[in-house]
Amino acid sequence: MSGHSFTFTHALCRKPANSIVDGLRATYLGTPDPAAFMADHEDYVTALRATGAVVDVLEPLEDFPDSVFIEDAALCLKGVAICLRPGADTRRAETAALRPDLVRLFGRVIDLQADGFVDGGDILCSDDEVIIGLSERTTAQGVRDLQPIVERLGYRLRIFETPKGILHFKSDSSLLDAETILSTKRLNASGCFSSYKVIELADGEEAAANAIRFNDTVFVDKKFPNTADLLRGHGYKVEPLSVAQAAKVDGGLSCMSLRYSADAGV
Ligand code: CIR
Repeated sequence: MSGHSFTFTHALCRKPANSIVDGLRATYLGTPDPAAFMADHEDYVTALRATGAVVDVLEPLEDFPDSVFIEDAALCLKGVAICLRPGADTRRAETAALRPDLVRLFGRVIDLQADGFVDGGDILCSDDEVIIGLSERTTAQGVRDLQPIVERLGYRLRIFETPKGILHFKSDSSLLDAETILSTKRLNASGCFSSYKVIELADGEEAAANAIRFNDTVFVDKKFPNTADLLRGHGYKVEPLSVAQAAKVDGGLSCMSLRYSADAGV
């Protein structure tokens, strides 16, 4: 089993802004409490660091309520940062705000051009392929623009239609190791993971799908102990984390970091 899709030397996060109370959400589930969100975020950063990674934490951006969900603005692959074009109007300029930090950290940055849109939450990367879900945020034009960039980096790109009502492809799936995906039944039913071993979530646990494998640990939403047990039963080291505040604005664990390795040439 290779592993550059889940072993990382670094992560980049951004503290939640007080304006998170105005974050986008499909359904009203209560307003996030900025102080509680900050506490969850600190725990998240501490947990990533405990795996041995260096985690840089950027200052909050009050002008961008959703900017704590840094994953949607960029894609980091093989030592290259790709500036994406988030599909929501209020999030579009998050990329420009993030770009100087990506230049500082990566040296080399590629900008997604043209009129399409891609949110990082719609991109699932294994060791050799990039799977992208078309969604309300990610358009076919965006994927066409991204395709040559990821192919030049040595990845195969596959496109799927994310079922309606799911915000992002990775709201319903995550990579557990180079051959294994955690998925909801509804997303797995589309056949998008037929070349992988799939661990399906139990009914009622769909929101636990947005987990992250980061080095030796799989981080899962602590609201779902059954999923933690399921993964432990498959031999994974699991650590539950609170995403109670992020969940009120449709956020999860993967959205709050860009994960990458400094040893670019993997
Ligand atoms: C949004 O709707 O854009 C944010 N409130 C949540 C983004 C979550 N991002 C992700 O799943 N990658």
